[in-house]
Amino acid sequence: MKSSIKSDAFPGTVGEGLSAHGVSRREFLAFCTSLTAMLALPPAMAGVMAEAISHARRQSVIWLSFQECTGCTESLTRSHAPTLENLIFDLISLDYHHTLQAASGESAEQARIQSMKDNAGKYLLIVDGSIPMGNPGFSTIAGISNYDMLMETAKGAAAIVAVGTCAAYGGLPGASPNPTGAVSVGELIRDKPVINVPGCPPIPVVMTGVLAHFLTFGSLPELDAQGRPRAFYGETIHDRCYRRPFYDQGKFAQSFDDEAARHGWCLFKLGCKGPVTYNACATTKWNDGTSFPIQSGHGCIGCSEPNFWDAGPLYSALSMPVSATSAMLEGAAGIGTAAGVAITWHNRKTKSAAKAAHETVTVQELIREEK
Ligand code: FSX
Repeated sequence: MKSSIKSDAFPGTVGEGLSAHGVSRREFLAFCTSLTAMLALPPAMAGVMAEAISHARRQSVIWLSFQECTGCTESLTRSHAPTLENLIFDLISLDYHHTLQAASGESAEQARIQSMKDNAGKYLLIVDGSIPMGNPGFSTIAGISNYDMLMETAKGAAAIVAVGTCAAYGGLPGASPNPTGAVSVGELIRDKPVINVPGCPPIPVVMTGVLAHFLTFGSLPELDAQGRPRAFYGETIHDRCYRRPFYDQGKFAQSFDDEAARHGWCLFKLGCKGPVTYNACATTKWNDGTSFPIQSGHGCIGCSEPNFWDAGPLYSALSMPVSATSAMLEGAAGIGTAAGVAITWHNRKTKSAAKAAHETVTVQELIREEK
């Protein structure tokens, strides 16, 4: 991703900008086709999306970063350049971004104020990082507290995208004992649409998808009860995991270097949080579709779920009794097994009810059910 903020580099439409970058109509249509599939839109919408995006003026975007590690921006910049995702991000009018903008000091703040004035009611506000409510001095930019900057900038925004688990749920800064009193964007903004794009960091194409939807329809995509786009967060990692057949057969790696691990068996017993994590990693993958943690031999850590830092050790298996699943498959009997099976089914029922309602089941909830 190019790092300059160049709001006047392509004053025309996105389509003009794309062709100036040498992107053919066919390439762009192919990109829109994959986006419509990911957004769970009918295939015929690809053409509509391509038309709408290429005729759109560049969308003004103000990006604020608060308490975070910069991983979310890093995630965006890690894609291979030049991808179409990069170009689309390059071709929006990114009027303010702490990390990427060339301007600093007065002129940087001026750019934010100017953009808010010029695009009042129309700009998209993207926020990463949580907001410290314990003391306004804990995190400031240009002498302005995170809280004041958020409230001031949110006022004229058409919509707000909370990017990353910190902005969506408090994330790492909000982990116990939450020394700064960190809160999410959604806890503070109640009078505007806020879309959560969690993940620590989130998948770049999910951010692109949200933006493409906004450019095409002038609205945010369909959200679940936690404000996340259903198209990307509608199913668990486990639901779409290519190792799932091993889970169903009760075949588990017991350590990272045993024979089972080498055969690619399920990582559940090594702490994989895929069964309780709603995200698209298993389908969209990372680094241009190359891989995702489970494919690389490490369990999912559940980074897109609320409070995942406090949800227990990363390398301890969920308390959902997989032993019962295997025992069931092997035809084992006994009181312990029967109880385990009951709990397994209970947990499964809880999860499928949550899935139907597009809600999250937390690790703690599953543990509670076992007690
Ligand atoms: Fe948080 Fe993002 Fe994790 Fe880091 O901006 S979601 S700590 S990847 O950087 O906010």
